[in-house]
Amino acid sequence: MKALPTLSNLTLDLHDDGVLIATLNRPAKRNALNAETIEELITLFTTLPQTGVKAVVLAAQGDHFCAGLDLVEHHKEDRTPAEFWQLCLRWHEAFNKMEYGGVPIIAALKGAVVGGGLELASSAHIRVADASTYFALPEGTRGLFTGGGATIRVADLVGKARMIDMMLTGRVYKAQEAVDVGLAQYLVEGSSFDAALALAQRAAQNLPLTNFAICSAISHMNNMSALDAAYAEACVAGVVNTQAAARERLDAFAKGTGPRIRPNS
Ligand code: 1HE
Repeated sequence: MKALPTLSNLTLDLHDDGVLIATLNRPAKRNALNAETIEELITLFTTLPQTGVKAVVLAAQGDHFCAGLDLVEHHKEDRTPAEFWQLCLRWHEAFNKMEYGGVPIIAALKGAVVGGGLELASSAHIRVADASTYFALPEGTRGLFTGGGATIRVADLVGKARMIDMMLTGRVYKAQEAVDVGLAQYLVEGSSFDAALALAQRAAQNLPLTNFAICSAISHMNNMSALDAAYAEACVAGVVNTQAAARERLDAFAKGTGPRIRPNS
């Protein structure tokens, strides 16, 4: 097993049950994503599958989850097209490592989840919002365009017509409306962190190989033709559904002691 890396822009706190709390820690800059934070996300999520971490809560300090691209750094750097192209590829590297990495990531959202912040959130496997959370893609109104995967992941969550509307008009989605269009799966009355932690703890009880398949295979299969996806699904199920670690759970079910699925479970 590899050790967790030491990072500057994310604080890591590993719980005994294998749940890692990874917290964006630049609240004075509304957790805007500078180039260094993107590199740290790559480091963390590349290493994660070899660390034994069972699930991650992606959280943020301060009142806002993430204000997206560090606009001040971008302005100061005065990047060339080639430099920004390459920077975007680093964003994709980070977010692909999250989505396809095989370790469940639950995003605890609050305040602004905007621009690249929404691209970050949409790379997590579950999004939990609280009453303060709002979503937007302000790139369009700032003379910019999305570069961290929104055309793939946000369009996938809400559909291309809603994404185009968000970018053309600066439309903001909040609370129940955001859940209704698919930007978040949960809207909680209290703290999104507490709810995300409870979900991560629950996911961490699944077998690691099962979670690995859930948090990598489904995304890969969505990129395939239906015919190839069905074949790949059979292959993944062949490996996962015959794992030795699952025998105990199947044995319990067969003996009548395993959990039964009820409406309130
Ligand atoms: C920032 C950033 C940032 C805040 N880059 N520094 N994203 C946006 O267009 C969102 C831009 N941010 C905002 O609209 C607001 O800052 C918030 C709604 C998120 C928060 O408002 P507020 O009133 O709490 O804070 P503030 O006074 O606006 O900002 C506080 C500090 O955070 C201030 O720094 P200071 O040194 O003057 O104190 C801000 O400059 C700083 N800050 N947001 C840099 N985004 C791969 S392409 C992706 C494309 C994009 O993501 S475009 C960005 C979209």
